[in-house]
Amino acid sequence: MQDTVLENTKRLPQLTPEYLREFEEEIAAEFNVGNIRAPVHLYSGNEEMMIDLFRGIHRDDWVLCSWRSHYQCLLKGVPRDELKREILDGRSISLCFPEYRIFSSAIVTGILPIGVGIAMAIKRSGEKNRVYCFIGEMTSETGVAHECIKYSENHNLPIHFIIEDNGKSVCTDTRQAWNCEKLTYEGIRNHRITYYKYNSKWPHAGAGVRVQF
Ligand SMILES: Cc1ncc(C[n+]2csc(CCOP(=O)(O)OP(=O)(O)O)c2C)c(N)n1
Repeated sequence: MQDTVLENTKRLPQLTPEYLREFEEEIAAEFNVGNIRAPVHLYSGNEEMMIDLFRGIHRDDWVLCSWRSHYQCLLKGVPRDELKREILDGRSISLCFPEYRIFSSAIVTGILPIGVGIAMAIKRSGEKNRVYCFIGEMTSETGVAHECIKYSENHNLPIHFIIEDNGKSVCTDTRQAWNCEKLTYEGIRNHRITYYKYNSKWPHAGAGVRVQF
């Protein structure tokens, strides 16, 4: 308990939007010349939002991500060179750094039950840290997401869901797929959910050049 409180006072790195953007540009360039023989999923257009979110995240919190997680890794304190090495080795799609308390899964909804389990363990142990789960808007429309959010709310678990809406599930328009104008969690910002919208300049995967692995 004492350790947890002490850990919580240590700040995560303060990064600028330019720093995040430059990192993705660097990875995009490496990918487009064939230096990365595995998929990469890049962010753009949400740098300020990410930096803002991480102002509320502490070193001993757990951050769970999908296939797109470079920004979260940098903001959670993974050293730039260590992160780049993992990406160059082909692990961008499921980056895991347990020592920095960050996990990812390339399976749609994969991290959700894991996040709920960690939050349950935290609650039972009496620790004060929290879990932050980053999911896309299509993931947020799945049954698994609805159940995990409902379970977390009803059991008052220390977990927060961040829903990142880029409008697309790979190349499919999410609202068209569900034949709806408004998504289930659209616009919500409360103690359990932070929904936000962003427009990325990158395709779902890769950086615009077809690369044969
Ligand atoms: C179980 C499973 N089914 C399908 C896929 C293929 N897939 C990868 S990303 C994705 C779309 C997810 O859309 P969204 O949740 O909005 O995330 P985004 O990448 O747009 O942020 C799909 C269907 C997968 N990775 N896992």
